[in-house]
Amino acid sequence: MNLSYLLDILKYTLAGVGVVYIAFYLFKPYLDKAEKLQILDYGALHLPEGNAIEVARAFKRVLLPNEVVAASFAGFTGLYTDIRVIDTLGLNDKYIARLPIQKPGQPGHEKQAPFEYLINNKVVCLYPWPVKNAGDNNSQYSVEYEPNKYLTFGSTMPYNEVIKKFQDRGFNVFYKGNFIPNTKNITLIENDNNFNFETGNYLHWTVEGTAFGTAPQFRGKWENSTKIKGYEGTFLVNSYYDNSDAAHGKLFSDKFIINGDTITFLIAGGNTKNTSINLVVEKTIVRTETGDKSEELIRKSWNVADYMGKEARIEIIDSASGEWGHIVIDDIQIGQTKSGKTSCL
Ligand SMILES: [Ca+2]
Ligand SMILES: [Ca+2]
Repeated sequence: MNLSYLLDILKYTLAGVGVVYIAFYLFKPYLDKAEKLQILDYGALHLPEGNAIEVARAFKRVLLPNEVVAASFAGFTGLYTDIRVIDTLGLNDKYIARLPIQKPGQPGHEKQAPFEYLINNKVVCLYPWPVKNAGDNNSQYSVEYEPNKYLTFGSTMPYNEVIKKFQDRGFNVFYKGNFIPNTKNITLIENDNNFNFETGNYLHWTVEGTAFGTAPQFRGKWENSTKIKGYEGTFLVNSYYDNSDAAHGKLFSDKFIINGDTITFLIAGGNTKNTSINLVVEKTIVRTETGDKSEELIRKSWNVADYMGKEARIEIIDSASGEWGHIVIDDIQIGQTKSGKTSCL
């Protein structure tokens, strides 16, 4: 080995170091930006401890060990929790990792879990994240895992199953901003006003018009009509009578005394005031709600603490004829929250 050979090695090594050095400085602004974005992202979550430990704490509170979540940040999510975390990008999932590349160009982000795969794996929480406000992250569901702290997520499970799962565990749930009190903290007040329509007729209800038919709907289906999902029991009311939005009609409950601070009900159908359920106190509508252009009933609630002891009645109105000119209602419940904390609506 002669001196010129050693000098060549030194020259090329220095050149190599120089290239790396220059490359680093060329890309440094981008690296800094990426780092800042990450920090900002955490900041936007409104949690100083918006990190893996908080994720784990939220999971431990609301989930059971055999339940499954799916997230793209699967590494640190799985690190602090015992529950199964499916990496939706497939980096630690054998099935997704072996799928063909869907979106070339960004290594580690070129594959995405098929929704069917997540359904088959019974994913309860999709992209869960702890936040300080129930409406953050634009997620469908928010479960209050600690006072004023919420785990927000989407889900592959049917709406009713998700709501019931967390309600029955004693958690308050929000669905698209609608407050749904937990069932452990609410005492249902018995009434015999046929608010669940399980008599199979309109006992305790006054019927006007033709939209609601001559009796509550049996198992969510008029002949040939779209099948309604999410009702309780066997009967519900649906103003899509005779497979048509054309008809108008009203249902008025018998009068009752508001003896709880919360009224909840299942609702589906059109989203205008012409397809609504109303609470009427002293001839004035004091609470109203509509459907969300869906045939799947979801539970919504009213805080009626201001009207405790007053005489009231429920009215269900269909004065619409066009598209989504119908309303679907079931299982109206009057209850009392033990803590006194009720709907934020
Ligand atoms: Ca029913
Ligand atoms: Ca109608």
